[in-house]
Amino acid sequence: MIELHYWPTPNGWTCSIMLEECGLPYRMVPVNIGRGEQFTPEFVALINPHHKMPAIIDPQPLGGGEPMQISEAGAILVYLAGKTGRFLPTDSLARLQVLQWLMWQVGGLGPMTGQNSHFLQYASEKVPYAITRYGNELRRLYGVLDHQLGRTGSHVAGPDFSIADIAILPWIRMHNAQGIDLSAFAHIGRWYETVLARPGVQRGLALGRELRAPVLSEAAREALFGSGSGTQGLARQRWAAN
Ligand SMILES: N[C@@H](CCC(=O)N[C@@H](CS)C(=O)NCC(=O)O)C(=O)O
Repeated sequence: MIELHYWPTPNGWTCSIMLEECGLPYRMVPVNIGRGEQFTPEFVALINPHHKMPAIIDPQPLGGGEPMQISEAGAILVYLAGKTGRFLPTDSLARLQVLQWLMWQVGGLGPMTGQNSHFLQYASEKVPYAITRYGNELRRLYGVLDHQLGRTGSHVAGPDFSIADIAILPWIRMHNAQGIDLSAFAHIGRWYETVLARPGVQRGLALGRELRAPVLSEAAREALFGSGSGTQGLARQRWAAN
């Protein structure tokens, strides 16, 4: 059975939604990133040397062979799509459309939402320049997505639900916390309601809901963003020493 190393955040949800949508049996292994569990030597050696979740271990990988470890949410989606034949077309042009929008999320929407969120909600000092820069960039990306959804009139990369929708949805779900009013993006609003209504999406978003703390504790802030004496600082020092 596939092991999903997971914490309920947007990157984690992309993988839980995919596993649920595909109906693949899996076992969730919590990685409490607020306690620094992504920095333990076991995690780094066996799960992901990049100190991040999500990651999966597939004991019966595509093509056979040894159990396979895969990290990076986008790569996990492509892998599971290949394994199941779901949500990634085989026709080369349609496939390219899906991969293009998947990469748009991985390289744009995800990181920009992360930065906007950091400077709006978590940074210990308010930096107006950063808040303006990432807020503007995020609103620009919402505009790009809105335009695309107006073009297709259905899903992000064309008529069918795909891994591009799965990758993008968890980030759009954070719109309120990002200070974004979805009523200004009518096509996104329409798409969001449609994809959110899918039972597999709902099950994926519900995975580990009880684990998510409503407010980030000081210890979690240090584990995630600390640069000095916290877990992340120590992990960085270990890297630098190697
Ligand atoms: N590029 C990675 C990013 C994963 C990522 O940033 N995960 C975050 C949670 S959403 C994490 O593990 N953070 C812990 C940390 O930064 O220490 C992916 O797409 O999977």
